[in-house]
Amino acid sequence: MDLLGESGGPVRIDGRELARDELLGWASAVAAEIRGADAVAVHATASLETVAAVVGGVLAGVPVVPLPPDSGPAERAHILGDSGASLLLAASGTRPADGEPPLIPVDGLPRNGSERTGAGAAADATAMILYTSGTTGAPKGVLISRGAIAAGLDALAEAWAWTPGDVLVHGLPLFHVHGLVLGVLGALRVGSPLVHTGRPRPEAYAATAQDDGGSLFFGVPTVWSRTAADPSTARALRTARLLVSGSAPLPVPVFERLAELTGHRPVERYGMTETLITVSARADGDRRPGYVGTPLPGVETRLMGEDGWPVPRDGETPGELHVRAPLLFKGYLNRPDATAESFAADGWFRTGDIATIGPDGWHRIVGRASTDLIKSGGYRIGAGEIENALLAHPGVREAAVVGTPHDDLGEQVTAYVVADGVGEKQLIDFVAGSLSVHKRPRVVHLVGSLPRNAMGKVVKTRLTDLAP
Ligand code: MCA
Ligand code: AMP
Repeated sequence: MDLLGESGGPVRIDGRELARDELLGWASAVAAEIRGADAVAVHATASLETVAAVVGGVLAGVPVVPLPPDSGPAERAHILGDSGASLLLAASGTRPADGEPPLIPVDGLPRNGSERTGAGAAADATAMILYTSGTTGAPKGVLISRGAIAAGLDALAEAWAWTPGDVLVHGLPLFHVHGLVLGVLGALRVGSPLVHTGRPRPEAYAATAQDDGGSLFFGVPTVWSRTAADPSTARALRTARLLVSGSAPLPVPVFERLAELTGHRPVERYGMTETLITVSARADGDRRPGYVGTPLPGVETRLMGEDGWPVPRDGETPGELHVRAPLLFKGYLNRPDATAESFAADGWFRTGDIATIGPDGWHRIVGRASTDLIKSGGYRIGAGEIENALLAHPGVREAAVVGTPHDDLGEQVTAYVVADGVGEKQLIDFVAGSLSVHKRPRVVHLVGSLPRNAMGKVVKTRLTDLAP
């Protein structure tokens, strides 16, 4: 099935631009190099090379595994080993470490391949394996099919009235659903030009609105709160058509300030790596601060109580949000146990998010079922992975990690550690050395003991009593 639309505008990343045809010619040369591979990893910097490599995978029908470029050695080894990627696509200067797959230098490939659509692959073929954190252990590989991506993007195009006449602008990382699936494949499927600003800096968004006719802007709440704090930058977005926020809750005061300064009530939408985007406000409808909207076309939602019974749609009673849709993932790679656990017996996907649904269908996300998933600046971080990284230090005896409120990032990673002969800063640097830098704790509290219940399990809700 074809994932890319038939025509479209140029793609610009961090100041370098390619016409769509040049990009497809380059991606087609990538496709010729990788055809037949079980999976390929892409060193996913914010660059045209990453876009050419990912689109090459789409054209060849080969699953793409984006590697966060700041991954630490433990994380990178896990992703490469678990995914079974047999080639590494990256710029020519990159040196694969011992045991890593051989490099295909993307920048050295010609730009004149002739494959343009990749229509040969089946709808249920895996397009991407995206690694994402769970509550415990190492990140899991989420298998996302071509059909799910196509359905997810078409539903968003309909809800947001996204057309080739838009200029999409964002600067998000190219290894998650938000920046890569919506922000790159979305533009290529819809046919709108894409301006990626390298990093999601509010001033860069503002410049694009003024100079390039940027109309549709994607950001995580941290980006929007930084924009709302800078009135002249925010005012430059008045010429936009739609400002979209997602990946974490948009605080109500940020929504309101943004509306006041930009003249746009932002569209908030909700999703997960496993489900793509399932609920959103619409371009032609209401947008309500604190609410994430109504289900996208083709998506069904329900709320379940802890007792296993459905919760009423009264806008007040919270329950776990379950979803059913053609855009769900195929499962976690090599983890049938975790896949089975994430679905209810009757086949609905259990998001782990706690929500309310009003009689009018409007959804509000009010929390998460587990304290072990942290959202920092839009990144999903599993407490268990950070605890394991801390426990690998010889001086650490016990460790417990939670998210605590942070003005800029929404939540920050905070660790409570029982340790001998090691300081806070050393522990932060130690984690940063093995995992992505953004996963390191921002705060470490060295404590005498951790609060435990009668079963000996750490009571995370009591950790902040030790130190906030
Ligand atoms: C950067 N740092 C962080 C974070 N980002 N620390 C904790 N949490 C973070 N999110 C660290 C850097 O490693 C660096 O450390 C220091 O903070 C300053 O980095 P800098 O690069 O200046 O930060 P920034 O560029 O201002 O980054 C903030 C950011 C970024 C722009 C909000 O975090 C970001 O791009 N977030 C987007 C995440 C995202 O796309 N999530 C989508 C997944 P040091 O000083 O030590 O070097 S969710 C998804 O895909 C679903 C389906 C959905 O719903 O969208
Ligand atoms: P990820 O797989 O990184 O996309 O993380 C998915 C999680 O992000 C969801 O389970 C939610 O907890 C959170 N999330 C995404 N969008 C929103 C939103 N608009 N409001 C609140 N939480 C969100």
